[in-house]
Amino acid sequence: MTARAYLGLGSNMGDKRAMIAEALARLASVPGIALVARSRDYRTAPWGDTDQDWFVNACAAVDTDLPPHALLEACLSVESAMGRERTRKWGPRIIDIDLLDYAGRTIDSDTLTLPHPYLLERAFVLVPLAEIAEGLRVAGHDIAAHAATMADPNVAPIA
Ligand code: PH2
Ligand code: MG
Ligand code: MG
Repeated sequence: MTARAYLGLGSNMGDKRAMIAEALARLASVPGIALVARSRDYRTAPWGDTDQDWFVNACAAVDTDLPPHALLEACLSVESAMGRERTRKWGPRIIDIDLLDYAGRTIDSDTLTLPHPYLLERAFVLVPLAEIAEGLRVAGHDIAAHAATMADPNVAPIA
């Protein structure tokens, strides 16, 4: 069975836009993952840990035959293959791929919480997500309407 899932991508080290593009290409080549849409790239101010370089963020829609934990594993494998190292929480990273929503499912396991716990608080996720997720509702919120209330000059499309 195929499920629609949404991913959030971010990079604030190296050639940030190239990292996002490479991550999407790698994901699209995984058996059982089809890339349906991607947002524009956004230049975003660091959130949470503000003592770091600006980010490029984007969101993607995928159709997948993988169950949620396997899709998460695929995302983490792409991060590892690209050389992601985990140091400080919310700190600099060459690539971050977060599973935001999986067919509207609610999951609370040790490794995966869905919908993504900070989704509704982060303009750098909501604004690109609204671009590709027509009609999507998450945790009772209409994403487009919620993104509009979160409009943020520190989250701006690139070119
Ligand atoms: N990711 C974080 C912490 N802060 N800030 C921006 N602008 N973009 C991110 O992707 C980001 C962040 C941890 O996941
Ligand atoms: Mg993240
Ligand atoms: Mg992550």
